[in-house]
Amino acid sequence: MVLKLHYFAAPGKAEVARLCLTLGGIPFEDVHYTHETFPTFKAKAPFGQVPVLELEDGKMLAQSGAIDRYVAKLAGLYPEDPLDAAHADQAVFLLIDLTDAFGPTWALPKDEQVKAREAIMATKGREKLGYLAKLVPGGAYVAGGKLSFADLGVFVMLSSLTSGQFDGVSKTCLDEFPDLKAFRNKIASEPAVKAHYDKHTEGIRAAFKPDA
Ligand SMILES: N[C@@H](CCC(=O)N[C@@H](CS)C(=O)NCC(=O)O)C(=O)O
Repeated sequence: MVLKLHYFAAPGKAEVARLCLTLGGIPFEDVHYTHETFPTFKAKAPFGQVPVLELEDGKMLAQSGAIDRYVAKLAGLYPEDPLDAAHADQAVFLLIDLTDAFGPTWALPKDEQVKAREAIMATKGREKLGYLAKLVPGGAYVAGGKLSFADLGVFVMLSSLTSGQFDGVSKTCLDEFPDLKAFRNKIASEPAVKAHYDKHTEGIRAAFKPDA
């Protein structure tokens, strides 16, 4: 049995694992749930949530942070040097801070959601993007001078933010951060990443391409 990655169709908390598995040439089944089909799987998921990685023996691994690091190691995308690994993790934890800032907005009605997100992007979001920009000067890789799972995480975050799919977050939100724009474009242009998204002409993943 091959690895099975259980999640919704959206990039969300599964896209880094999908990219690691794809770039590493590791066969896996990408299992998607809908609002209607998820409850049945929820009852089986270790912590009642997805993503879940179902291993070859049927055992299940939960928590995106654990799954991402496991598949990154399988794919050779987790830095071997301990300090490089810490730098990669540092960037990923900064992304979680940014994601957490938006957490309370998901439950708001649309008009309040837009206002709340615009306010976040003008304050805490902008601040975190500024810190992120310092980690990739000139578009440099996050850790160890080569591609790692942290670069994929930053790429997914930046592409999602500029996709125009999140009400209240402007597609131009990176315009004041040339290092982030250069970085996003560089990762989108990595041949294996580009090939992965070439087939997407609509939906959020259409924004995961170079110069999208
Ligand atoms: N800390 C967990 C959070 C997982 C999580 O929030 N999953 C959401 C989807 S993004 C979920 O399963 N929601 C449905 C539910 O909780 O019933 C992780 O990073 O994997």
